[in-house]
Amino acid sequence: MSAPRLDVITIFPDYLAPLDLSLIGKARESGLVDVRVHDLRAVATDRHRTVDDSPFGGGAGMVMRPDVWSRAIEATAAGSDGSAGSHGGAEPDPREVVVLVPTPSGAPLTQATAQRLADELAAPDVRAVVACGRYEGIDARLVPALREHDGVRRVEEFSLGDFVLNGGEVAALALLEAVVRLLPGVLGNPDSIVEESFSDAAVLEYPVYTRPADWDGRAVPPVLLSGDHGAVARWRRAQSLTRTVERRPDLLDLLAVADLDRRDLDVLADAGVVVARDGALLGPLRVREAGEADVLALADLAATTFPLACPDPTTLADVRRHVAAHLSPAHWREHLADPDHHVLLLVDRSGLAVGYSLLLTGEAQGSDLAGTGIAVEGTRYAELSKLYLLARCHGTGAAGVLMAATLERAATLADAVWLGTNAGNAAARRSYERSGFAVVGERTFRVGDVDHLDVVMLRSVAD
Ligand code: JB8
Repeated sequence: MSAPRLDVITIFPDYLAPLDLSLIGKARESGLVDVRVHDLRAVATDRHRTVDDSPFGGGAGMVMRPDVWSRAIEATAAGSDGSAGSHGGAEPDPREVVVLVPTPSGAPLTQATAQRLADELAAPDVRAVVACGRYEGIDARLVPALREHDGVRRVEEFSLGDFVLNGGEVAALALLEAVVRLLPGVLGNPDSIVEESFSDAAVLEYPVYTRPADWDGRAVPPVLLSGDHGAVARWRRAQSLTRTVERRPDLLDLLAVADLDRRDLDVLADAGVVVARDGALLGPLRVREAGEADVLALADLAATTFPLACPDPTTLADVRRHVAAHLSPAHWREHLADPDHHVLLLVDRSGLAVGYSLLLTGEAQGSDLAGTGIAVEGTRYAELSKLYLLARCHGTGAAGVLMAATLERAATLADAVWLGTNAGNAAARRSYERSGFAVVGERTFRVGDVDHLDVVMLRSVAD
């Protein structure tokens, strides 16, 4: 049976010399893969072996001719070009061809692409041809023509990322390195494939360490020297997850909540990532101070979230009256201008505000705490006037992220924080209790024309 085969066509065959080295070189020598490099100029017909011409429509640089490229790919697919590979030979190869074209406008190369190619090439009926362009690229008619060509199974244009190379050779090397190591028998220890980033769960690798255990005063994390294999595995998993949140939050969209256990979710929550009610991972959630530019976002958020906190019999008219009277953009402008009003925003990964809190200090806070008779002379109090989140964040732990940051902020302003919350809203009350608040009294709170009963809750923020 013939080995998985990859042909590379280029005007710089020497650029692919690294294919003789290391893992790929060994795999070629032992016949696990058949990699051959061809000079595009071998099929050029004129005296100067021309492969390019000036662009129609004008502009800088040169464009590679589609007729030359088509001949080169046909010759390579037919095995009739006679160029030397690791095992030489110009015998016809009946396999269908997948043509791979590196180009900055291609789809980003991923581990999934590499794995799919490796799986395909491990089967006996397909081989790959990589077409390395140079200059301004290859005439745009080549790819569609190849797609209609007999024996061509597929044409894939790919890119290594959002940067520009001088030609496709380095991208071809990268693709080959990514694919060949996944071919059967090439890696001695397949475990190391399974454990890697991007293989299944979309998380980054944990950091690795070796001797010396203390290097210039930099110690290896002690858990790795503990001999406790369970603890090591848990630490590594936590490192993978936190690194992913911090460095590649975009990968969180590929993480399936079903693959996460309770401990994973706790680690993610500490990093500001929570599970939304639709199962998507939300975050990393970050808290920042609101500014002038956030006035409309705040008014929007406040108007959207206020009704969610209203007790059942509240009418739409009452809500509207309250929003107009207290939560308009003008009100938010005033909050932001007042040094005793402190507005924090909870923002998601894309910077969108999903929650806010409002702390009132000094004279700005209401007198309801005083009304309970609990207030102690000489203690500085702050009122947590609002802490609201969009409905899709409710019950996710997102409020805890905002609460923690709000209490941290409050600790710089006061000794204790109090709040009033609707007496009938048991969920809100439980949530405040989890955040360290205790009920200390009652008050009435007016929405529109209706008075509601609130409980007053208090917690210390002094250390
Ligand atoms: C001419 O950046 B790249 C890339 C750049 C190229 C060509 C192919 C690939 C051909 N410039 O992936």
